[in-house]
Amino acid sequence: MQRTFVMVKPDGVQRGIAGQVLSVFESKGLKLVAAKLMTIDKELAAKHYGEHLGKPFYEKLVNFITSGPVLAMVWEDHDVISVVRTVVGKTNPAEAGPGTIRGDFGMTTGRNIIHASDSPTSAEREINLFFDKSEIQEYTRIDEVWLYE
Ligand code: 3AN
Repeated sequence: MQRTFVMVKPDGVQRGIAGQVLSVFESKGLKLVAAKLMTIDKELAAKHYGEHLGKPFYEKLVNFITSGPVLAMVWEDHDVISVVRTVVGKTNPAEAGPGTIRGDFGMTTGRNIIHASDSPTSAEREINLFFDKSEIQEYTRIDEVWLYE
């Protein structure tokens, strides 16, 4: 079983669509194993976006992600990293397909509503950055037998 880190960014929380975004993953059949509303400080933002350090949009990105509460989550399922990235859609919401979160809810890259890990290495790093092991739940979804053959 695989885990991924997903976060509704400050724009999603401020626009009141955090619940709708969470609901998309729940309805898809993915298992939510951790969630918390929190405000990211500059230190955590720098760690999270370390790979973008030096890029022209880095400072704006850090200012934005620390500008208000985010809904941080861990989702667990088969192939969940790739499934979540498909559901999230392209980085630029203007180009993201209909039916994806960014395609349905957003307009610009700088306000693209959601973050999701892009690989097993990033998922492990990001989950450990945001969550303590004790905050991650283990349980069986009652509908699992109806989601998988
Ligand atoms: P994704 O979030 O789709 O994995 P990344 O990892 O390339 O995309 O970028 C991380 C975040 O950095 C994006 N979600 C977006 O908020 C911001 N970003 C990426 N590229 C740009 C850009 N060209 N201009 C402004 N912000 C950007």
